[in-house]
Amino acid sequence: MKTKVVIIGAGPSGLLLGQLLHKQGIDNIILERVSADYVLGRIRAGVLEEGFASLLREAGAGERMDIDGEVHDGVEIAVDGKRVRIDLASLTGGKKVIVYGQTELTRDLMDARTLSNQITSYEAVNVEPHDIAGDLPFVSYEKDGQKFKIQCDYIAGCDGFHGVSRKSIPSDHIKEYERVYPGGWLGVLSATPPVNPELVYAHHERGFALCSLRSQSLSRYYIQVGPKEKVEDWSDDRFWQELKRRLPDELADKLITGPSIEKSIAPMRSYVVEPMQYGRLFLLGDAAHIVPPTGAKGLNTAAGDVHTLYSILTKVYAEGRSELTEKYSQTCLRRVWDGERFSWWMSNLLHKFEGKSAFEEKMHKSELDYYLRTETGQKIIADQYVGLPYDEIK
Ligand code: RFL
Ligand code: PHB
Repeated sequence: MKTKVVIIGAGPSGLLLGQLLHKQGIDNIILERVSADYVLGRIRAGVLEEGFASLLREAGAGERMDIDGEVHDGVEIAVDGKRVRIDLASLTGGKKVIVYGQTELTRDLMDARTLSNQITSYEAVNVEPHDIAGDLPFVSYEKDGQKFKIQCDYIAGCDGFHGVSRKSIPSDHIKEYERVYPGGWLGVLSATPPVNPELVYAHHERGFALCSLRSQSLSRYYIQVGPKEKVEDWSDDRFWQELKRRLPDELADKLITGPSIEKSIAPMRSYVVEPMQYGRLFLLGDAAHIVPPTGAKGLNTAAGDVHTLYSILTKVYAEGRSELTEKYSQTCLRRVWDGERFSWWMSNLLHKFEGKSAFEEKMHKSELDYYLRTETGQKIIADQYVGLPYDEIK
């Protein structure tokens, strides 16, 4: 088999890139380790920047998001029971975010892919990139016990944090930057109306909590849990009790609870690999960087990488400007580090981490107070929450 671009991984990064390239007439094949249903079963992101929404429309997969997605022009931060609304739209000159689940947008991209007639191979195992440093790379894999090989011009590694792409770059060519936070987020999805029309990020002595939503009848809630916590030890009842204790009274009183549809613990990690390319292999999304979920930046940062590679490959094939591929990593990394910094800062600001001195506790309180009380502080949060613009490739 032969194609222009082999994309490893059918998460949102891989599917979005595949559709955008297809729209430009650039053939591609996607190889995914698990089944489509398994990919759709992962409950993850919920908040999209406007840049992501535009890319999804450009990919021809934005129709349902524009009907079912909720446009939010504000978000709340609650500190020890006191609520502050960050008016995203007025603080950023009209920018907003869209609340639309990763599961739904992945489904939309899968449907668009089916219509495009481009090949997607699910349950493709032992996927392996070869000869990435040379001019004739190829990818091998197995499916249903048969071995396959695809020759290509470029390989896009969209296979998440545990994928094979990053591991296929010689270790002396990359540098990794990492911070692992103690504990994680215990998340519950429930078919109940959301407690508040807008998201509420809550800082509390007992730990962080987040009230999010997927629609007016589907809620997504999270609480910060310690490193030793196991999901089996959290009955629905225990989860709801703990969430209520961390929310302002008026929200706790009106919280409607119900059985969990999904319950899982997500780790909190900051991670970046530099550079994000080696020869003809490019890394995108979680394959190259991870953020703790506090700033809602993971998927949105992935979309920045997709925008960059798509812009470059469009010019490579339409104008023969293959030298542009050299710019991929440096272009992505500026925006990646912006997302890393905001996610790390929001995580430190809103979580309860043990081990602070009395002085550090005071500094933390004062920082919270400054950012929430002053318009300048709120503006800094709003500006980053709605997302920075993508860099243009010239
Ligand atoms: P994914 O989604 O991990 O997809 C990678 C795909 O690659 C496949 N794969 C392989 N395929 C072939 N061969 C191999 N060897 C392979 N190894 C792996 C995998 O099966 C998978 O299908 O990465 P991608 O596409 O880069 O997308 C990244 C996003 O999923 C991630 O950044 C976000 O979900 C992060 N995130 C959020 N991001 C936001 O922008 N806004 C949010 O509100 C937000 N909330 C969240 C989040 C992540 C969370 N968790 C669970 C970590 C909330 C949570 C709780
Ligand atoms: C979600 O709805 O899953 C969600 C929203 C905002 C975040 C993280 C996750 O910061």
